[in-house]
Amino acid sequence: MGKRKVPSGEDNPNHDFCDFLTELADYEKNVSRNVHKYNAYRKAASVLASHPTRITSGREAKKLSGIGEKISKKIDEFLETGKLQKLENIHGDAKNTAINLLTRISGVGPAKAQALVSEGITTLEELHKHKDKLNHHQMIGLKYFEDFEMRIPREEISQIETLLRKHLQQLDPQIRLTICGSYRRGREESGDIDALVSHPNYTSGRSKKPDILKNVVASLKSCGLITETISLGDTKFMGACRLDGDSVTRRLDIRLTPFDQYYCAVLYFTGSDMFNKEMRAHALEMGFTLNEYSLRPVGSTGVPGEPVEIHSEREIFECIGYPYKSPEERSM
Ligand code: 8DG
Ligand code: CA
Ligand code: CA
Repeated sequence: MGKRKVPSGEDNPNHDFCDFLTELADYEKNVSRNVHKYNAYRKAASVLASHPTRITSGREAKKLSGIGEKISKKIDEFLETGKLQKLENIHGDAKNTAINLLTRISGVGPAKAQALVSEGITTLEELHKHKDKLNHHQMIGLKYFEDFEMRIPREEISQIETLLRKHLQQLDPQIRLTICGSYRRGREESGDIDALVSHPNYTSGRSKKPDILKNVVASLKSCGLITETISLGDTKFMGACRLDGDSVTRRLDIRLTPFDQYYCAVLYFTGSDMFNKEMRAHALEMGFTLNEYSLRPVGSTGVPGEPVEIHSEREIFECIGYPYKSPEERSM
């Protein structure tokens, strides 16, 4: 799972609220491991991030969906004192700080971070001395800690996309490629690169998985674009790439998706995950279940039926009566 962040640029009039809510969310995820509170804080941050005007009281905030009594009180406290006691306490606790640091390493989740801290490993320097405690993914995460934390400029992903297209075209002109994630939503910077590939010869009905992804990865390795492999299966590659002459190594994921599931996958991996949640909930209200694979009607018994045949991303919106949103409008 990616390290989730709510965007909160300086152009957002409520960015200071979003920042503290995101910090509280991270605390709930990494330290308390309370997924409900984590979701509540993220939802509130996301609502405030898209609110056009400055919120001036907890009471005003509470009128927004996703902001209840507790969060509105925190907004009041922040407005009155310029800080939050809860966050001050969290910052003052060395164990929390260490857990938060370690979970920033790609591949290190809250449980692993807590295990490391309880063994006395609280800094990256310490961790470098105890690499035996890390699996392959975590080792690469540590090796590229600084690189993976740097956002990727849109222009660089665009260059990588051009290269990917060129090599895929050489490999097999029928391969489809879409770079999804925040890049497809038009963001100026992204945390990683989410590539989706498909091929007409590979559909969900066929039991045998083709070697498409392995061939793709082999070709991108031999041309020097892919520099690290975290994991490689039949349908999912996780690793890293680097442009020639560029010193920063970037996280790259490539997923191979059956041709008949391509649009559901494109929709899902474009996100944002908040947008996906909303759209899935809407689908359910309309009697459909929507995921990264398919859109299926749900019968009165609650059992999903056969997947609806989909020929474009827009069709998914139409099927469930959800007003179409371009990728740029999905960054909630
Ligand atoms: P970023 O990389 O610029 O930080 O943003 P992103 O591209 O939106 O996030 P991501 O973590 O790379 O995830 C890509 C898409 O995958 C996301 O926009 C929607 C979908 N997705 C979910 N839930 C989850 C999840 O729990 N983990 C991950 N990694 N992706 C998810 O809907
Ligand atoms: Ca991404
Ligand atoms: Ca990703």
